Amino acid sequence: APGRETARARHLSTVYSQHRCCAEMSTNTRLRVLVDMDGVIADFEEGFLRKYRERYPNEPYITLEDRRGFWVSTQYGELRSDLCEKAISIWESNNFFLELKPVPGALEAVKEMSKMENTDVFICTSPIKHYKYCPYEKYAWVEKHLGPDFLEQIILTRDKTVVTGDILIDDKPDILGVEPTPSWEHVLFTACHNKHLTTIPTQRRLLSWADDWRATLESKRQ
Ligand code: DGP
Ligand code: MG
Repeated sequence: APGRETARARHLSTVYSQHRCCAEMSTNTRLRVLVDMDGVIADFEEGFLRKYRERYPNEPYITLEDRRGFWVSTQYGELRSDLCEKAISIWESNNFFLELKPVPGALEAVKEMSKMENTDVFICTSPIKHYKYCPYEKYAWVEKHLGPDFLEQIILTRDKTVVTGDILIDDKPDILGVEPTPSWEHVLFTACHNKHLTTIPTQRRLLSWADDWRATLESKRQ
């Protein structure tokens, strides 16, 4: 009966307004942005090269200009097989992740987008499997640079395909996992290791945080 329908609609609207998650499900008006950490807001490549050269001043190294391929250890291993392990020893060290410098413009961009209306920003990052320092230091980095409230927004996962969102801003060219059709659109964030790649025509890029990230977000709103 129409009367009952109206009453039910009113009831649901009350319930939804009390529970933001349900309100979002019912209206789908909020944009969920997933922002990767290493290579997008924390400068992994700069930090790696700086500390590698400090610890191994007499070993060959790869300039950021010459970096190719996502995996740093693979390219160092190709340079000389023992350098693979030496590279790994850098990011497995105490304070490596904590002392990464912010990527230029990243903190300003992330703070601004998290204040936008109808926008939820999450930091979606894959910790390395050597877990002694990395997970702790990722939380500490976010607290230090984005503030304690931002700790609520951290998603640590080795599989980003199972996380739902509208957009994932990430420097890794291929983001694979158990979910064959992730909900997000992957926007490739340009980094030294991926800048020479010719991406498939449908893949969009953000060239840096000076690029028009606001327009990219707006394009995802219905
Ligand atoms: P993400 O930015 O969330 O995709 O995380 C990737 C992590 O992997 C980041 O901490 C950088 C790190 N990484 C880069 N090169 C290598 C590598 O050769 N081996 C391993 N184990 N991790 C790497
Ligand atoms: Mg990354």
